[in-house]
Amino acid sequence: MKNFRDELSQRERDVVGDEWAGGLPVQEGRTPRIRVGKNRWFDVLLILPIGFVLLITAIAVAKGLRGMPSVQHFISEYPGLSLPDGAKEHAGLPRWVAWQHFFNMLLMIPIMRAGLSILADHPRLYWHRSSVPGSEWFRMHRAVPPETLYTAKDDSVTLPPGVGLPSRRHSIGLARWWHLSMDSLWLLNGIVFYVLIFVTWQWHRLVPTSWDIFPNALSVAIQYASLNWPIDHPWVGYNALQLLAYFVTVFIAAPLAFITGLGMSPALSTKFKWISRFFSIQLARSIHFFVLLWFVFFIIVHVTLVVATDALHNFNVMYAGNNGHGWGGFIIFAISLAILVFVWVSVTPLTNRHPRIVQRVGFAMVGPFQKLFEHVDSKPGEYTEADISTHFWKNGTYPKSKEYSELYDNNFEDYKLQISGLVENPQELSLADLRALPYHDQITQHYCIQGWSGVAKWGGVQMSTIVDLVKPSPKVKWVVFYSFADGSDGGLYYDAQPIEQMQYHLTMLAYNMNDETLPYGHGAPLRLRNEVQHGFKMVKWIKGIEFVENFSDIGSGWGSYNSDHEFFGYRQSI
Ligand SMILES: Nc1nc2c(c(=O)[nH]1)N[C@H]1C(S)=C(S)[C@@H](COP(=O)(O)O)O[C@H]1N2
Ligand SMILES: [Mo]
Repeated sequence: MKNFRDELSQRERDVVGDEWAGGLPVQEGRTPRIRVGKNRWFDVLLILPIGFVLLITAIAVAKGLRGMPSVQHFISEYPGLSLPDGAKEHAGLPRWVAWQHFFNMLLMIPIMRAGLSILADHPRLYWHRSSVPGSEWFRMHRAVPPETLYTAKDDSVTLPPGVGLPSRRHSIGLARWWHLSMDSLWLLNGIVFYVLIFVTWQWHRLVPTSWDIFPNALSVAIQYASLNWPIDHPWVGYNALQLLAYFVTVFIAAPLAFITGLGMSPALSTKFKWISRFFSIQLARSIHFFVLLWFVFFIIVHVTLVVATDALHNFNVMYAGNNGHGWGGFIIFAISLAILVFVWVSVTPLTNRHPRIVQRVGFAMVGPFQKLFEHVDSKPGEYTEADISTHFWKNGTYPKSKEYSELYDNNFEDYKLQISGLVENPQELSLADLRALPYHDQITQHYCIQGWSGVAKWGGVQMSTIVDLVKPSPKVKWVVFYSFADGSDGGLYYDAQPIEQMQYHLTMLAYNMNDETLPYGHGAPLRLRNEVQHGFKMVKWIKGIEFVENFSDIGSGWGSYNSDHEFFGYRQSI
């Protein structure tokens, strides 16, 4: 029996530098574009001049409207403020609002930047789960080239410096730690906020309680657009438009961010099949992006208006807890801004210099949730033949070894799958041996961590059949899959999977794809399917399987090639 561990790279990568991901060169994408019709692309940057023209027009129209007696009458009837009972007695913002507002700002920065890095790893958005090239409604890249072996990694783009977190191309492993760990703090902050506003009187400031909110909001819109600011008493209550904007942000956008985030999880999607049938990962990902757009739009307008309307007073109300016009609130604001700027400029260098720390802390914060969602032994039946994607992206680093090409040239006649480790009956199985085992097939959806997805039919042998055959010792906790192919930095691609998932109905070794022999690009002759995990864990071009007690002395000890080299987690159910 061969010892595949010797073929792994033991090199610890400890920084993110030019060698990153096998020296992946910078690849500029394009300015964001939206598809109109079949194949015409609207450059989103055009929104700037168009928006400017619209703004000028809106100002002119609003100024014209305000000259009209009926509009003047409307504005005096609905001046813009719709104060709930008790507003005067409960005037002022408590200190906890100031703190939560600060934490919210602080967390939003790494969340949004890391989110953009994740988007840049598959710079296209679709409505349909099949992610067919050309069907995307949004992209920040050129059209997908027709080369058959073009991979999703080839397709990733570099963001302008300072935008992404981290800013390297294809640094999704680290970006996800930032995104998910800051998300959990942000959710915590949000839950505390929900609880506090509803146990105090504060929710009245954010939840409309009277229908006159709508005419008042219209009135405020006309007043803002005519550059004649509406009456403003932030100490007592927000104007109607402001209140609606806050309501949407707190009670619609924020929960939607959470729900659509979970909607991208392979484990949850295979569990909650009927939801995922219409609420597919790509719909979730697109809506998640709209939530980002809303937040960006909100932040720009919010900050502009805070500064453009009685700035010192506004700062006092928010930060200093007083209704005055002194400099106190501004000073606190300036300090908090300095902290934000410091965080902005230091997170990327910190991540590039200490990626292992980011991985460890991220895993400590998010790992328990990811583990929780792994315990879903899904049953088949989610998709039918009609759902099979017409295009299925390829990904990863192709096998280049002589060993592999000789087997390939001989149609895998001499292929032997070596199954070893802590088992009673080690095996060497040819493809004929594998085909003689009970056949299993399933139509399932693939979730690449980069963001694309697709449905395919996989045929082969369930891992539970293999487990029955080799009889692992009770000590076994992990099952390691070794590939013929190296990873992008050299050394075999491998991945460790929890033993309990090998008993799941949908965990299998596939030698067929869509009723044909598994093609080279998708992992010939044999690849893994484990439907509660992201795609990177499904090793292609498998040459060996080892049952082990732990993986700490395999490779650099982080549980998978991508965890060793690109700081992924070894559990990735979300
Ligand atoms: N040996 C090996 N297996 C691999 C990879 C790789 O780079 N090397 N990439 C993984 C990733 S990131 C994904 S998304 C899936 C893609 O499978 P597909 O090419 O069949 O779509 O394979 C996984 N298996
Ligand atoms: Mo992937």
